[in-house]
Amino acid sequence: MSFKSVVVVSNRLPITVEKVEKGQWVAHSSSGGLVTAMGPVLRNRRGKWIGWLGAQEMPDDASLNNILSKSSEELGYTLIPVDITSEEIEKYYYGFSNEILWPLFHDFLSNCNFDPQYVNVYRKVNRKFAQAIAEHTGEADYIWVQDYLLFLVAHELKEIGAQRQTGFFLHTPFPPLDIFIKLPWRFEMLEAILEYDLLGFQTERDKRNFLRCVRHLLKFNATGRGNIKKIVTKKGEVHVGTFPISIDFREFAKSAATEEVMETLRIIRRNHGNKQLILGVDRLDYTKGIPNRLRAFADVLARYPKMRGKTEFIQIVVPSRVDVDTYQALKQEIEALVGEINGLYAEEGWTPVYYMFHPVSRTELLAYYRACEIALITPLKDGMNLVAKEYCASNIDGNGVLILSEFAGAAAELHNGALLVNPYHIEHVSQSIYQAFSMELDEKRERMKKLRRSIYKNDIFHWVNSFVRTSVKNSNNVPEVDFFVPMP
Ligand code: ADQ
Repeated sequence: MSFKSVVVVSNRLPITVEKVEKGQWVAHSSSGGLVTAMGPVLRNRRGKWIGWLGAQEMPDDASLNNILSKSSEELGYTLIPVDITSEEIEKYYYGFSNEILWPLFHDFLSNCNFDPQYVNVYRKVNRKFAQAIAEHTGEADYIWVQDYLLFLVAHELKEIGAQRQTGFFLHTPFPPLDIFIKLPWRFEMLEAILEYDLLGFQTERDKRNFLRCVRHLLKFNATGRGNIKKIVTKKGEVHVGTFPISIDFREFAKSAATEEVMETLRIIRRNHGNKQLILGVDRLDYTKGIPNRLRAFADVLARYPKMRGKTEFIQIVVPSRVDVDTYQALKQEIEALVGEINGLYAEEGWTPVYYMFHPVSRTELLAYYRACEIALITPLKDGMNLVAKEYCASNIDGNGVLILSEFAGAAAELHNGALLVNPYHIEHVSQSIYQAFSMELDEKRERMKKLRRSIYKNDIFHWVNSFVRTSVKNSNNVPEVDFFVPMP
């Protein structure tokens, strides 16, 4: 027996659809690391991607077929939509996933809304995903499920009698026992997670947290040396490993050197004169620590007056979940802080904080990565944080400084070259900004070299290959032909 093809299952498909004028539908393709990395694997094995189309309303059948066949042809693999109603999105996506699991897994217990109505819809939608898998795949296919929105899929597959080889990767952190134990459905959730064949976590810490919860709550011990551990449950066995996600390093480095990026870089440089630029790039989310970061920047200006007029902080925020009250409140807090800092310190010809609340194009993003001498990436908790890796990969001049939260998963790999900070310790963050501002060029180069080397070696292709190889090794399946991603 062999894996016939790989099937990626995630909440969202790599395209979204939008209704435009006169009832017409258009598709937008998503970019991002996962889509880039999975492309070659899926194309190579006539793979499939199963997920939600991201629209509250489904297109009519003719438009849907048209969009799907066109996009599938362009991407080189088949897209299979899961139909989720707007009520389900409310309770499964905004509710259970983002008002319970997201805050809980990021240690924000006080942001959790354990509304008992949510869990049934979460189960129901996970069942819908399982049904789509059962319908569109066979026993010889490998099913790779992504993230906390779909914890129950392997369990639901078994419930409906569909035998599949399954892997699961968690993009968020996994919380410590003391926090996980607060989840009202903790036993059900943990037992369901153990029904996958392979579980992947971002860091050793997440894996350790998970194994501790399993040991404490379900009394199963993990065995094995090295990265991959094995747990034998009453239903079978599951392997558990650490697979830190990454980026397409070469693509970032190459794109950062294009004339288009250079042109935008020159404009940014012209507009900001010879100030040292500090950059923050985040989705709007309370886990990203944007207010703390602004407070640290205010502190640095108060503490080190010689930095005034010589540095500017560019904060780019991508709107996300803006209809949710917590996110609205966060947006207002950020805007108030930006206003306060600028009100207090701005002078003719110098605005300390540049704040953008909209996505920027890839060219602009790369130009900002190159233009800014310092990246200030201070999430309060983050599964990995790809921005930190993208900044370094794009820093082809090798003279940038990365200030990174010790609570980002990326810190486990990047601690040698980055200035690590505790984002709750405002003074320490402020001192680190000053340290980066005054750092000698030799030290900057030395640090950036280490960072770039580490990301180059462990890029997104390495991530996909090691996950899929581990799945193959621990299954009875031997692939007919190699379906791993060719290393560039
Ligand atoms: P996110 O929480 O979304 O991902 P992150 O890893 O930083 O966080 O990725 C954000 C992505 O959005 C980056 O690729 C970045 O380039 C892009 N982006 C950010 N700001 C942008 C802007 N203004 N304009 C355009 N693009 C922008 C989740 C987890 C993370 C984990 C990833 C991957 O929360 O911890 O690293 O998944 O596993």
